[in-house]
Amino acid sequence: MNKEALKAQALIWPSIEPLLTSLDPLEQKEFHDRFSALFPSFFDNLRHLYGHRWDFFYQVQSLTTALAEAWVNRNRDLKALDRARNQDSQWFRRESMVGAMVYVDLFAKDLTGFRKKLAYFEELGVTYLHLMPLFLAPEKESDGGYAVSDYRQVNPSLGTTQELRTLATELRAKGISLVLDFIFNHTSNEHTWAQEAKAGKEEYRDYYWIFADKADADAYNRTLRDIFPDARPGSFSYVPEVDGWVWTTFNTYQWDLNYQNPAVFIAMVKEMLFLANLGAEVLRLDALAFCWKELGTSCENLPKAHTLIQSFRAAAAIAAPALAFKSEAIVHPDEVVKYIDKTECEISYNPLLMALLWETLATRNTDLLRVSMQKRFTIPGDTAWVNYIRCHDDIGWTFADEDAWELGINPQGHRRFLNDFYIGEFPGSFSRGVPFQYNPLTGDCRVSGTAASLAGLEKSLTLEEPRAKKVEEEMAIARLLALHGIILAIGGLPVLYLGDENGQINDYTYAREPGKSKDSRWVHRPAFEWTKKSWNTRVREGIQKMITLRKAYPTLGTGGTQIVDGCSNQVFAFVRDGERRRFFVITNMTDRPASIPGNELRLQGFYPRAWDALTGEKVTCDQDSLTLAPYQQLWLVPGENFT
Ligand code: OTU
Repeated sequence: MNKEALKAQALIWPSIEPLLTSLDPLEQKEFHDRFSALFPSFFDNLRHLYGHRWDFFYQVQSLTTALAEAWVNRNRDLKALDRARNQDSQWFRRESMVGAMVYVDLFAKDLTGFRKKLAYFEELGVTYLHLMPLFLAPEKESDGGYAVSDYRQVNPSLGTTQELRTLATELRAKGISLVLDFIFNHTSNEHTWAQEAKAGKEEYRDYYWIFADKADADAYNRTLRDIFPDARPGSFSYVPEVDGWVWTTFNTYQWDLNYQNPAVFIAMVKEMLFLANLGAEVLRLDALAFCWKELGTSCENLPKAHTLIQSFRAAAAIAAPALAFKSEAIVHPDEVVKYIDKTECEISYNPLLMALLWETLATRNTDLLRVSMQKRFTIPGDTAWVNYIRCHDDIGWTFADEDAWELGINPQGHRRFLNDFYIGEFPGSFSRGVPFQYNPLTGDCRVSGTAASLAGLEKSLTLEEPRAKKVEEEMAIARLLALHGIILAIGGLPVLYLGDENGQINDYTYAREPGKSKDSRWVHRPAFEWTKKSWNTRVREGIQKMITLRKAYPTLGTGGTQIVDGCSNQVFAFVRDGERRRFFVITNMTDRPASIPGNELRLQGFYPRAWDALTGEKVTCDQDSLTLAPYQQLWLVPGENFT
C-alpha cells in the first residue's frame, strides 16, 4: 500500500474524528472503516489531479471534513439503506428493477400534483424513478433544466426542496429508488458562482474557463467538436460582464466548470452529497465525458475525466455509500465502457443498443446489431447497462465505424440513410422524426421524435384508407412492443421514457414557444396524456404484461446474457441463463415473416417443445424451422409445462 497516502491518512484522521462524536459508536465505526478502506486510493487520485498545488494538503483536509459532515447529517433512513445496499450490491440488476424517467411538470404540473399520482408508477411496476432536472434554472431558457442555478433549491414553479425530500421518503417506502441528475460539467450563467465571476471576483472566475484573450479560447477550440452547432459554432461564448470568452460546450448560458481548480471539485462534492442526503439513490452523471479539459485534445473522455469521476465516486462511497452512479456518455462505444466500473459508474446508459434497435427497424437487417452486441454487450458482473428505447434527448448513431466496416457498411453513408429514414424522407419510411442539430460543415445530424412517432404510429394516423391505416397501426404497435420487450428481457436495468408506454406521439407546439423553438428535442417531450385512445391502451397493456413477466423470473434480472448467432439476419435473439430458468428471446425485427432453423432451438436446448412465456402457448421445436410473424417476439422457456 502507498506509504504517503497512509501518512496523509494518519495526519488527517485526528481532525476528522472529533466531528463524529455526536454519532452513535456504530455509525462512527462505519465511517472510520470506509475511510480507512478507501482513503489511500482516493488520495492517490486526488494527488494525480491536484498534487502539484502548494495548497494540496489543505484541500484534502477541507474535502475530508466535508465528507464527515455529510455523514453526520445523513438521516437514519438513509443510513439503513447504506447497510442494506452493502448486503445486496447487485440490487440494480435484479428482475424487480424497472425504471422510468419523467418530467414532474409535464406529468403532474408540480410536486404536489406528482405526489398524488404515485399510484401510476406502482401499477406500472416502476422501482427506479428518474425525475428530470427540477432545480432552480434560468426562466427563459434552461435546456430543460440542464442549466442549474442552485443545486439545493427546487424550482419554485415545481415546489420546494422540502417537498422533494418528502417525495424521496415516500418513494423509498414504496420500494422506488429516486434518481436525480448530477449536472456537474456546467452550471447556468445565473448560478451564484457565475454571478460572483461577473462581479469581478477572481476566486470565482477560476471556477470556470474564462479567457480574456480570444486567441487562448481559439487554441482550445481548434481540437473540439461542436456539440450544439445550431446554438453556436465553437465551444466558447463572449460574455461582456466578464470581458472574456467563456467555455460553453452546450448552450451559451451553460458555463463549463473548471475542475483543474480543486475548489470546484470540493464545492461540487458538497452539492453531490446534498442530493444524496436529500434521498437520491442514483445520480445520473450528466455529460460526464466533457468534465476534464486539456489543450490540444478533444477534451472528451480524457484519462483525468475518469480520475475525477472516480474521485467523486470515492467521496460518495465514504459519505453516502448507498449512492449509485449512472454514466451518461453518448460517445464511441469503446469510450462508453471505460466509465463502467464499480469504482466509477456501476450503471451506464446503453446508447449503442438503443441506436441499433432503431437501425435494424430501418434496414430490416440485424447484422450490425448482432455483431456489435456480441462484441460489446458484456460488461463486468457487478455493473449493469441501463437499456432504453428513447429518452429526453435525440438519437445519435453512435455505433463504431469499425463494426460497420466489418460488415461492408460505409458508416457515414449509413448514418445519412438512418437520418433520412427517421425524419421520414427516405421513400417508404414509416417514421416521423425531426432533425436535431444538423451541422452543414460535417453533415452530422441527430433525430428527435417519440418512440411512437418514430415507430410509425403518427404516420398511421395520417392515412385515409382504413385497411392501410389499420395495417400501419398494427405494425407500429408491434414495433413498439418488440423494442420494449428486448430492453425488458435482455438484462440490465430497463428504463421507460414515460409517455412511450402509452404510445404518445410527437407534440409540435414547441415550435411556437420562445425558449424551445430552436431545440427539436421538445417534440418528444409532450405533456402526459391521461385520456386514452385504443392504441394507447394496447401499447400500455403489452408493456405491462412484459414487466410483470420480467419480475417473475430472477433469470431475467441477474442471469447471464448470450447473443445468439445463426438464427437469421431478420431476427435478433439472445439466451438468458439463470439458476432455475432459461429463456430464449427471439424477435423478428422486420415487417415480413422470418423463419429460424429448428436446429438453432435444439442447439440451445429447446427440444422437443418450449413455451412462449408471453402468450403461454406451446411451441414445437421438432420441425425444420419456426416462423415468426412480422415483429413477433417469443420469450421461450423449455419444458413440458409452463408455469
Ligand atoms: C446531456 O446530453 C443531457 O442529456 C442533455 O439533455 C443536455 O442538453 C446536455 O447534456 C447538457 O447538459 O449533447 O444531445 O456526448 O451528447 O451528454 C445530448 C454526450 C447531449 C452528450 C450528452 C448531452
